[in-house]
Amino acid sequence: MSKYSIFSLARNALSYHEDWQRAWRSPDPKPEYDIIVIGGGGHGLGTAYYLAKEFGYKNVALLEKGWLGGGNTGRNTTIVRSNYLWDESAALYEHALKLWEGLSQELNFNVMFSQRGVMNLAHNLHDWRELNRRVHAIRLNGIDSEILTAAQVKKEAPIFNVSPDSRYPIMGASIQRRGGTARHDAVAWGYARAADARGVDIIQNCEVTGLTIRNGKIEGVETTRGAIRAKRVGVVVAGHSSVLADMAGFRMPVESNPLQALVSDPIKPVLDCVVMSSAVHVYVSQSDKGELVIGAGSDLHVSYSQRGSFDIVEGIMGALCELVPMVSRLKMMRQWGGIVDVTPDRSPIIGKTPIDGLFVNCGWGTGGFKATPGSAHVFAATLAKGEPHRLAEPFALDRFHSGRLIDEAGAAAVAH
Ligand code: FAD
Ligand code: PYC
Repeated sequence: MSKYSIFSLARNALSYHEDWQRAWRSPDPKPEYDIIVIGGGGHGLGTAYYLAKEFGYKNVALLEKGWLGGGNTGRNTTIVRSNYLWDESAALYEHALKLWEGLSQELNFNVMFSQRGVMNLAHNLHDWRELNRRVHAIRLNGIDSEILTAAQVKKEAPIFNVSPDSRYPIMGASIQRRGGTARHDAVAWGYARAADARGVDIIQNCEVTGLTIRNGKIEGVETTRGAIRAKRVGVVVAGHSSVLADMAGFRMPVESNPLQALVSDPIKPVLDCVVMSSAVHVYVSQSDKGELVIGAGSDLHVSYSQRGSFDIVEGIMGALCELVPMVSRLKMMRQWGGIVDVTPDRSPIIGKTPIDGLFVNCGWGTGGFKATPGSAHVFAATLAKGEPHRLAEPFALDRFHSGRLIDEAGAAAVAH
């Protein structure tokens, strides 16, 4: 630690956390911006950052109805990987993974990206064949992916019960060793700080309540802090995407479902990779604090509720105790939910809308955290040029008319 940081740490400790320099400003909205980004999750903040950094935009606003990262960004279980089936998805998620690998340096902010490996379990012959097919497809795209036997799974993750007599026998697994986890809040804060430093106005507690559209063109937004003009607007609001589409007068093929997660009390290190089972609908990793971070499949009903529910705890913990018997001795400390935006083919929507100048980035469902830097990067390019970035092109909204779907339901690895 440098002399400067020791002094600044001591000064901040003695100031009772008062007088700390703000990590980003809190400006009032201006009457007009070149581009407005709606939504202060990782994808929106990243978009604003790349607009300023890569495309030289100096007059950009980011509007967030609550606080930065208060949506799915701050509620997710932080799994990062790029092991998707179809070429279009592999290219997009791998673009993101490559950006993750340099993100802490890029933002000069530690996003705690940890490439501890992500394992997907196979429990029966069908799972096993499907997993092998995926690994071949993933490797053909030049992305790392390996097959593990049950014995190798036991070596990598000793807390798992790999006995053939167990309720969910483990035949083997795939592993992406470059996959892992990152610190979700840090991603939001890192992008916010870096975007602010490049002049982006980040405006919290500013809900967009209407869109001003004339002759099929966007002219600005109505907000709880007044009207703001802009000829280009990017909507990055995840579970609220259909609400914003409603304001613009078109339908978004997105369903909003709660997705829940929970954490145990902190314990000593017992698991140093991420393990997922899509057949059993459970996944687990261990945070740097020592908590086991556990998630389930999404709730089957449509809702805007961000709460946990008992049925999910019961189902998920019952399943996890079969896979990892030592979990039965842990206490669960917190449980919560987020609202995930699920499309019919489980792939995102990035690009133009029927309204000229209005662009959308949504539909990441249960799996958008891993895409944050890549999604933000291609969406910034799309907003800056007014035309879809090469990697975003296949993910256009009109694929639901043309039928060129990108079916990634299996790669979600979380039932939804
Ligand atoms: P958000 O972070 O939700 O940001 C959207 C923002 O828009 C919100 O802050 C919201 O307040 C704001 N907003 C909405 N309406 C308005 C309005 N009218 N005006 C202004 N602002 C508005 N993905 C993974 O890759 N790996 C995982 O392990 C993983 N686990 C998950 C676990 C859970 C429990 C959940 C809920 C999700 C998980 N996801 C995971 C999915 C991932 O969290 C999301 O896909 C991703 O974070 C979406 O980021 P975002 O920036 O698009 O959306
Ligand atoms: O997409 O890897 C994922 C994921 C894990 C948990 C929720 N989503």
